[in-house]
Amino acid sequence: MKKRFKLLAALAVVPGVIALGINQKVIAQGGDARTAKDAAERTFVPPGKTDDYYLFYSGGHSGQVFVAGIPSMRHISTIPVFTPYPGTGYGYDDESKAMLGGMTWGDVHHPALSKTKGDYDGRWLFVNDNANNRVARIDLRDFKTKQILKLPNVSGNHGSSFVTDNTEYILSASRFSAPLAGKYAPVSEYGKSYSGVVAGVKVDAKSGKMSNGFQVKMPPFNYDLGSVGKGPSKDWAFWTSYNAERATGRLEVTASQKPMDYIVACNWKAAEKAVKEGKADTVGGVKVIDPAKVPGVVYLIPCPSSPHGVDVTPDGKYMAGAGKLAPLVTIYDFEKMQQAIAKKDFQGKEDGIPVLNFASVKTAEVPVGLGPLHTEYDDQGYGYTSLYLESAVAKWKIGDWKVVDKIPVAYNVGHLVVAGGNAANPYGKYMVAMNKLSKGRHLSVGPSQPESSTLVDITGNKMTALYEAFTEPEPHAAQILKADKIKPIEVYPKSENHHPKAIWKASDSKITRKGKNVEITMYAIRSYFTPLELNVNEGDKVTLHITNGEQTRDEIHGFGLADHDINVVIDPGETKTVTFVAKKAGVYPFYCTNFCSALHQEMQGYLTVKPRK
Ligand SMILES: [Cu+2]
Repeated sequence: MKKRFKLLAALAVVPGVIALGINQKVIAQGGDARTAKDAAERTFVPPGKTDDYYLFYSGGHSGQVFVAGIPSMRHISTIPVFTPYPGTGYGYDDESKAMLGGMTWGDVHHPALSKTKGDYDGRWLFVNDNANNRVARIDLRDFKTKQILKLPNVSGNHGSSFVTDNTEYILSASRFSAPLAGKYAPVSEYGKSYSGVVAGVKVDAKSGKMSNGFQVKMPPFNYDLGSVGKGPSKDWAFWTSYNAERATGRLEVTASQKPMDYIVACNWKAAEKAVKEGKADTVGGVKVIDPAKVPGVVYLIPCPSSPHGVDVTPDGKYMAGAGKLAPLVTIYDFEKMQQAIAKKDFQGKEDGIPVLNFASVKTAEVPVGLGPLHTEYDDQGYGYTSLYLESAVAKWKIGDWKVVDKIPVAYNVGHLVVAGGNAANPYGKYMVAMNKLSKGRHLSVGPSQPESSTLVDITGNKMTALYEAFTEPEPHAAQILKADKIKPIEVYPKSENHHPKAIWKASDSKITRKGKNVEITMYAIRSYFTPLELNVNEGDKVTLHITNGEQTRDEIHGFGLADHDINVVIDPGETKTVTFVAKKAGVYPFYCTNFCSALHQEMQGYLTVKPRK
């Protein structure tokens, strides 16, 4: 045990040293004028032109998703999801406030695009909240968060969100284990009272509305990253797990005792069927399957210690499991897995879940290098694995299982993304590597170093670094979507505004009073509000519905109210509601916070709050 811990400690120290060496190399490469000029030309998007791809990357505990263009790597949008964002007024109006449910942050890790027949269809982007066990849906019609759903029983919704072939489900797995249904049990009862969970969130095919579907009770391991199957494996999903030791305390030591952990293989179709057949119990309000009682839903596959990602090849035939403490990626054959299940070729059980015989399902090992984390695939039959300890990305051939190229990056790399990289038909062409530790790649701004992403051209035999961009903290996973796959709207058509208090001319605005409740329907258009005077009494509850009557691109109005922590932003054709209590007598100006015309500065009015007698 001691020896093993020493190895871990050594590995933990190594990254700085390795990254420093590679830093020099990259600088040397940058010194090659021809290469630098060539790279600059290939990433230059001239003024007036737009990028070819959208890069959606998660901002970790900022609770946001960021959008950049590829190849320019320019940051073009911030999508607030679990966090209020005054820039777009998110979390200030009643509707978005209710969606946030009183929380002001989330931990976004793995964005996932909706799919049709295994390929990105450009409808929605789903993201997880690792901290507070939620998933959210962003509509790519307007790049806004439309729904946040809580997953009961799931403790640490990290292994999420992974979308099935036709967006039937978003699949997720709990990072932590805890007693189900929010119950109490001391940590000393970890082994017997704590459980992990694999969850299927049902997605309505038309509206995208999410609801809790099925859950599977799992042994108290820690579940990590996953991916869904494709083609022959499309009814399955896979996650890595660590802490097969079922340990508590200092996990870096206690959960690294065994040479092997597990990959979870879950047949989500079988889980769906089991629920339909009444084989699940309702726990915490969700149908939970106990795999010890319902065989055929989950299996465990041994994997070298502490794996991080498991990624299914585009043809759906292989699963690549990255053991972050082993210098290799283990390749499993889906067909062999099916045969092992059929033959009951098991090497043991964990809480009634069959453990498949490792030798029977493993088909190859790819010696990628130190600290493999994640793999994505291109359209030419290659896999790309990020190497955290080595600060590099390895490119290897599916089928040959040999590394054909390796590119150093100037930092400890975490996630990477290939354009279309987890779809049935990847686009290829570009790969973006994202830092974990940033290594001073930008002007210093103090102890918290700016983060980096590297855009890599993967069209040739050798990978070529094209650009290193600042990346909003803290980058986790990403998705790359072809720009022509979507056509976002530019205004909300009036006909689609179903807000009961929407009005379309200033003369329809009104103030009504019922006792201490004041309701105001307000109209905003260039460049005035109607009404301009909101006269209320101290202690009144004010409900304000604001319609932006514009039908012109980018004609956004904001309603900023002094000393009330209110900034509602209304896009063209939108209506939003904000409710507040006029607590303190006085005069409070309100004004348009979003520049709208040459006379934008004139767009103002007053809330007067009369003192109580
Ligand atoms: Cu305005």
